[in-house]
Amino acid sequence: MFCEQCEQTASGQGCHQWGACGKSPQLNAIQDLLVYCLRGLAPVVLQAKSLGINTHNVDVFTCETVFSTMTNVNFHEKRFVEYIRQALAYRENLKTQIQAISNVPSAWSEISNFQPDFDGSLIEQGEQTSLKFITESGGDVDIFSLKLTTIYGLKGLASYAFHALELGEEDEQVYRFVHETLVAIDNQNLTLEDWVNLALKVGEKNYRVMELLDAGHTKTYGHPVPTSVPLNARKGKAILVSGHDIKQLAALLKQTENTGITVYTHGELLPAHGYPRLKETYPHLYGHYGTAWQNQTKDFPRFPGAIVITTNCLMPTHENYEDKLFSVGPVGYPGLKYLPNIDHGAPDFTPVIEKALALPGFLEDQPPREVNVGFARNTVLGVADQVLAAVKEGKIRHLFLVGGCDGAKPDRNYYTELVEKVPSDCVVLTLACGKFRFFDKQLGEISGLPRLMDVGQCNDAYSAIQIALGLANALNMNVNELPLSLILSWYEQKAVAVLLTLLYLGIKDIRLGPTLPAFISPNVFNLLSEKYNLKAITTPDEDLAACLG
Ligand code: FSO
Ligand code: SF4
Repeated sequence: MFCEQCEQTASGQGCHQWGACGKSPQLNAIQDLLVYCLRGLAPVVLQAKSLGINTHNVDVFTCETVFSTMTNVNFHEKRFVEYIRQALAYRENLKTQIQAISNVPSAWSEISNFQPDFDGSLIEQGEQTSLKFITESGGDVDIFSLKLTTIYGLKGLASYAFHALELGEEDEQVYRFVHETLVAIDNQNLTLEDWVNLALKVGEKNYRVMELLDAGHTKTYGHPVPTSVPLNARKGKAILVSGHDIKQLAALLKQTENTGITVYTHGELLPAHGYPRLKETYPHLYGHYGTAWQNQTKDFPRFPGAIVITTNCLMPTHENYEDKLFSVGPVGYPGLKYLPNIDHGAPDFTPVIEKALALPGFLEDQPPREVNVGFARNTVLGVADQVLAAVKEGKIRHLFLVGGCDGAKPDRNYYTELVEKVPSDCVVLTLACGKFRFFDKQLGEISGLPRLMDVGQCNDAYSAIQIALGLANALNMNVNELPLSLILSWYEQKAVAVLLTLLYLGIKDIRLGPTLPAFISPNVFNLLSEKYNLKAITTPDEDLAACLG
């Protein structure tokens, strides 16, 4: 196998024997086979679109299935075999429709005629497509690097597009771009410059997708407002919801009304508490339990109720909690109970409710403890005058955006230490699961503003970007001239998509860690550092001194 799409890739060079995430070589091969089939489907979809054939269900399917190949989303080979069958069925159906209205018979390329042998080993066939993909780059390390950057960024974009769609927000141009990019992977004539441009185009389109997602969240649930979230449990039956999917959380809240069950968020769902309409409608959405995704193996066994995982990152499950764990959407694991959508894009959560009622729940109230969320763009830009006055008066010397993913590696302590060492006249904005390294620290206030502000999930990167652009606009300066430093942590492909968006927007001096992506070749990294001054993190002291210098 070969996979180097995430930060924990083996030895920082690629997983060859077994995925450090728990992905087997067999699963990797089947996932590669699915991507190959989607690449063959894409030209047919584009041709269908040009003839005015409705491809919406295929567009949605493509986003969902690309999402499912991301790190720590779906470990279930069977689901991927179903996806492959479905991709081929869509492809052949579209071909028939095209044939019916087009006078000229279409000559499809090899990839669009590819037919796996379902009686043979799909794993071997997947391995062949993986090998083909590697050799297609003709040994050019930099083009290969940019191809991987493009595909990995596209995976992140597809996952955000899937979330936006769930909330009723979509853009045909985005779907078209997804298919065009899958087609471009096959193009042997693109130069290094073309590939750089395509990778940045992924960033550009991802910006649009994140705007849609922001619109979906804020139109449906209102703009997040500062909200204090209990970190202590209260007595009673309980359900824990993890992942990013606020729509699925809302569906579960609706189905658990009047059951007496208390609902807690886990991981990236913490910011859900900031959405006023969600809190007002469902008072049994109570608190937050546990920390980041990689701590599921500690948090889940201890939780005395049922658990639902809505998106990545799913840790390979463990027998001491898998009986009470359920997955929905694109998430899966062999043996894990999966709840398919049945009605208005939501599953029937009855098995989760029954499990929660059968489990003991919390036997007593825990001592109070809380964190604050809800510092998204509307809140922060709503006090922009206050922020800017504090900056002008020198009360706020600098802003740090410390955001991104968490993970198991000990070198992620860098982010905790950095936040602890940020001088008291500086503000820290944060988003995504990396914040769990410091989210409950009491950093106090400056001029009535909290020194630690949680913008939201990684899905809310759009909001963080709007804050930066809004402040720059108010100060009449370029965003790169703001007293703001971006110190990012990455783990999987959503973070790749966000990084490409930041580069597309021309944002410079980003510090990235805990290690640089293995798929970025030295030449490609030099190119990015020359153009954008992108750099690797060093030590908290050194980086703080450089940012404040
Ligand atoms: Fe974290 Fe996982 Fe949100 Fe990622 S839970 S690591 S960038 O999936 O998506 O931040
Ligand atoms: Fe390795 Fe990451 Fe790929 Fe898993 S997703 S196989 S850990 S590179």
